[in-house]
Amino acid sequence: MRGSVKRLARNADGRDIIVGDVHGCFTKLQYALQAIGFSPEAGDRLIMVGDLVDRGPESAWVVEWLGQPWVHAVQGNHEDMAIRWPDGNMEWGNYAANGGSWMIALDRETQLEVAATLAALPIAIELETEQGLVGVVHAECPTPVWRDFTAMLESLTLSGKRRRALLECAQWSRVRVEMGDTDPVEGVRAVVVGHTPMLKSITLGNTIYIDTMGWRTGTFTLLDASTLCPAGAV
Ligand SMILES: [Mn+2]
Repeated sequence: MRGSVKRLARNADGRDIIVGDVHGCFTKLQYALQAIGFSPEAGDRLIMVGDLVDRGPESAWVVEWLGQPWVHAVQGNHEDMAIRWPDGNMEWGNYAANGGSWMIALDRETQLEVAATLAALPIAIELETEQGLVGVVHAECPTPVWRDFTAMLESLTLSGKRRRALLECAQWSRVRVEMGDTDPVEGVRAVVVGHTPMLKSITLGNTIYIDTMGWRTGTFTLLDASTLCPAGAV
């Protein structure tokens, strides 16, 4: 399907910084970015692994952030829920319990604007780096080979049922991390994901888990896509 995969060419000017789940805490994110000298003017780009909204106080700022030309993001399960809300495909109690009260409280027109903005986000990002391709998806790469995942996302003939199963895994699954699966995803240098909160970023095979709960603690893992290590101050 068109738009499910976004491909970013190598960044010749600045750094590509990948950040975990922000959950409506954009001020905390801004402080963290300032601490590493993040500079869009110098060509730095921010790649977000999804779950930009819900829980924190600034979820409604998401439209403004996603409007910046240096911000790129994939859809997490919380974007999925926000997209479904205006269509009546999300149960109120469940959504409120998952941090969706901000969306529920918005007027209908704004809800539709936010949902449309989030629905335009890809499910996966492919990022070219000097050392090879880096894949970004919210929860897990559903297939052993990265290319099979993106091919299915872009398939014109994939059934609705199989597409739903694919997205369920890409946006919601914790199977790999709970099993401690160290099999590398083939065909990419690394896959960077969020979704599963942890105190410290971990790597299983070539999958790097970076949801270090920065939205709660302010300690975001800001991964430099070139080194695959946390970015330092410049
Ligand atoms: Mn998530």
